[in-house]
Amino acid sequence: RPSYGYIVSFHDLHPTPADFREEVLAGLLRTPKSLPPKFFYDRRGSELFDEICQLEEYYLTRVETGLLERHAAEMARFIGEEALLIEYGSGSGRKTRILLDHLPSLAAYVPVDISKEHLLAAATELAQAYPCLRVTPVCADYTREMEFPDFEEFFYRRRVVFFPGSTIGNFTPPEAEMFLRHAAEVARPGGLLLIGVDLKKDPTVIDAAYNDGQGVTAAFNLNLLQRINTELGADFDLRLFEHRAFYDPAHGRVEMHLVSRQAQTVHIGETAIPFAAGETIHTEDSYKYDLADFEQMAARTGWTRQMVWQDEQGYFAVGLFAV
Ligand code: AVJ
Repeated sequence: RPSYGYIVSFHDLHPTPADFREEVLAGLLRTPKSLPPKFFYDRRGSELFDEICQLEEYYLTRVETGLLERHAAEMARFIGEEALLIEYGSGSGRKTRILLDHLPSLAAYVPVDISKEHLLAAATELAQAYPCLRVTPVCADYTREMEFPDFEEFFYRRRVVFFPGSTIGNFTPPEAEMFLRHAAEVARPGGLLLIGVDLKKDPTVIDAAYNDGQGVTAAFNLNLLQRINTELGADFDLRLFEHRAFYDPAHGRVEMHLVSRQAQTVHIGETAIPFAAGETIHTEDSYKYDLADFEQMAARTGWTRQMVWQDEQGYFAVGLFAV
């Protein structure tokens, strides 16, 4: 096999900064105010998210990592030889390594992420750690309709979409269905989906995961305002907003908000944005699934269940589906 040790090719689909300004303004001028969670992940936000993943309260990463470690050999047998591994929202790539350690003959690894800096840094590190692996990152916003590069040289390879972390939880159920349909198109007949899904459980366990004692999640949430200040020249005073996160069992989701501590007006360039005391910016939904419901949704979108791995407590599931 050839030796690389660097990024072999890079596809930039330009999730442009213009989108950031437009989407932020649109979100803050709407009632109720909201911002999409994909904007959390600038350099600092990605660091804070990595810290969240190491928190005692944030069981998601710990449990999923345990499942991957325990079952990676079996997952690798399903994936087979010479496949194309496509990871959405690849982030730091820590979970990827567990899989890669069991997939020595992979044709290529394709991390897809919105944050170019973070994507290229993580892809470079990975390429150095796995010199025989072709690493071909794609910078794209997969929450929007996107034309996935066709990778013609890998036309006959099995395509495996890897979507860990319960990132699917950031989509509303209809958006999640759209994503699963998109993934089925990308994977093509014969392809696979390996997906991490956080499950419904005791609300106090979920609440604690989004309200950690060290305030890392609060800092992660508030960093979005810092990012808007830095990149869009806004004047948010971070001391005048506070983190709020709660599990809503009726909708089966965690809602995360930034609450205005008082009546105030914030400026983004020329635009004035008024806040009432106690008014919130809704920054994230994190849906929790019932496993049977998730499997039904996967079935509706073209996916056949191959295998589901779960921890003893039933906190988290990693599912393997085929198109
Ligand atoms: C990366 C979307 C799975 O919803 O649990 C962590 C992001 N937000 N703490 C999640 C997050 C607050 C995370 N996902």
